Amino acid sequence: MSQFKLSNLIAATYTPLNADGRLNLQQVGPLVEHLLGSGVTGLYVCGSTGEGMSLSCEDRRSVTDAFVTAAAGRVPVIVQVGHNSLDDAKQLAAHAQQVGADAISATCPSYFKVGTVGGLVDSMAEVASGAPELPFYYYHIPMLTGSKIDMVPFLTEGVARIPNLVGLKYTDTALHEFQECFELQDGRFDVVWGCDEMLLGALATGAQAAIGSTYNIAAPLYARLIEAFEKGDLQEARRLQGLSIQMIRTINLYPFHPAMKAVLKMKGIDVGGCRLPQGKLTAEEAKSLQSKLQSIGFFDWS
Ligand code: MN9
Repeated sequence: MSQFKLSNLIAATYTPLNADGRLNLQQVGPLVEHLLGSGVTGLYVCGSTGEGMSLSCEDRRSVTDAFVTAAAGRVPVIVQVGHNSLDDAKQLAAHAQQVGADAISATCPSYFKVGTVGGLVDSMAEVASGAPELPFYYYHIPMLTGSKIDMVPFLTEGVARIPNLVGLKYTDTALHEFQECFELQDGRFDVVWGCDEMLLGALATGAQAAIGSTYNIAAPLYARLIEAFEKGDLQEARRLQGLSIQMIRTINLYPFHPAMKAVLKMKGIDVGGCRLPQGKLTAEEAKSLQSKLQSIGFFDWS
């Protein structure tokens, strides 16, 4: 279990929806083929990007089944099972294990904030025990959960209590904390970077894998960035990261995930809009987003 490591670019997958907001599982296959064809090396299902928190548990199970089936063992599938109800989270974890997912991950509860390292370890021990055979990644995303627990003591205390704890999905911008987690106990933890617009900084700090939403629409750009970094061509790596920053800034002029889903449609994969409260872009918004992306050359370099 402690040997389990993710590598390269893992897409935080979008959940395909119909116009009425129901699941459109027919589109999972085409989405997965698009992702694997663009060089993605893993799928992170039902996270922030996949609107896990906006889906019922039944929907989350159906989405998990569909992605595990579509991936067919070609790349690892990590299922995000976090929930305000730890009992539901634990049951989602058990389901992921039962249907053959490769790993689980969970945010902490966020309505009642987790205030201490001990409270976080207790909560995650509960969730991870639902899938004892699968590697577990805590999903650290303080901007959304509101829980700013220090990840260094969480890992050292957590590993003693959570036998399947292998690492983190680290979605924060504190590179120094990321590095510390990464280097802890001779690098035993798999700490995966989650902030696409800072991938270069994370690579410089030692990152081996990243999970993110924009790998759905621009994996080849990031693959070139990684290649340039590995060759020591920092100027080129910076130029490519600059394009990603420009792309994200443009998409952020609109509600982010609905806009990302609109971009996937522009690339030929119709995954619908988002559920409320995020909603969807109007046809006019989608058109203006497309022309802004055209003007920065996105469709040529992504
Ligand atoms: O965790 C994503 N974060 C959120 C992953 O969705 C909040 C990231 O991939 C961001 O979407 C990305 C763009 O800001 O870095």
